[in-house]
Amino acid sequence: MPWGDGVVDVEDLKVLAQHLFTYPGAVAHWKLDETEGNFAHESVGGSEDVVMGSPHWRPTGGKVHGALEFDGVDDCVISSSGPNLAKGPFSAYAWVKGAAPGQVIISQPAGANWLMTDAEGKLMTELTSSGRDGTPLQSQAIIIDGQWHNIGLVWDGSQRTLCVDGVVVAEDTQSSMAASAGGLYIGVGKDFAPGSFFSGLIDDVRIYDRAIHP
Ligand SMILES: [Ca+2]
Repeated sequence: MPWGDGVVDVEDLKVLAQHLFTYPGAVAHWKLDETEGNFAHESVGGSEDVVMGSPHWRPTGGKVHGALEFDGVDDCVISSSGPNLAKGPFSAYAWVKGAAPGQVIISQPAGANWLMTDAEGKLMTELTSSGRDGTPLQSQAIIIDGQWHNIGLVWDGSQRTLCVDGVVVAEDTQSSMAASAGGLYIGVGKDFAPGSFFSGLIDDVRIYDRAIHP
């Protein structure tokens, strides 16, 4: 066995990561394992969410089974029944491959861009508190290198954290988070801005109503 040998190394981290990335108990989970059609199944609440722009289903091309490939022009998934996260700690995780600077992976209508890339392709979030400490949080982690990356945003009630592949890449203090009451976009920004459409693969989008740290 590559792990449990008394030496803490990358093999142990892989086992830990596999456990983390399959953590149960999401309040919303888009597996994106469909093979065709214009709906993406949300497997916790059971809704069928509208897929816009005819992105390509990639049943064998995902990180966890299939994934959805977005064209960066007009492809996105619109969920009107997203979880209400306005009140407490939460986490949002997804696998992504591809992308370009300024593109959005998860956002909320009438809310903020939760997970996106900055002008250099580094992971950032625009989800902030509504108070004086409400500024975007930027990392130095470039995620547009064409490899699969597990990206996450966590708010535990006081700390806002960005993570990439199980590693914290940015963190600060936010006394509150201005998540809106419901609805979620996958693959486009909150305002449908042309440059915010995601280009590449997105897989296994998970939302939790608690803080799950890497
Ligand atoms: Ca999948």
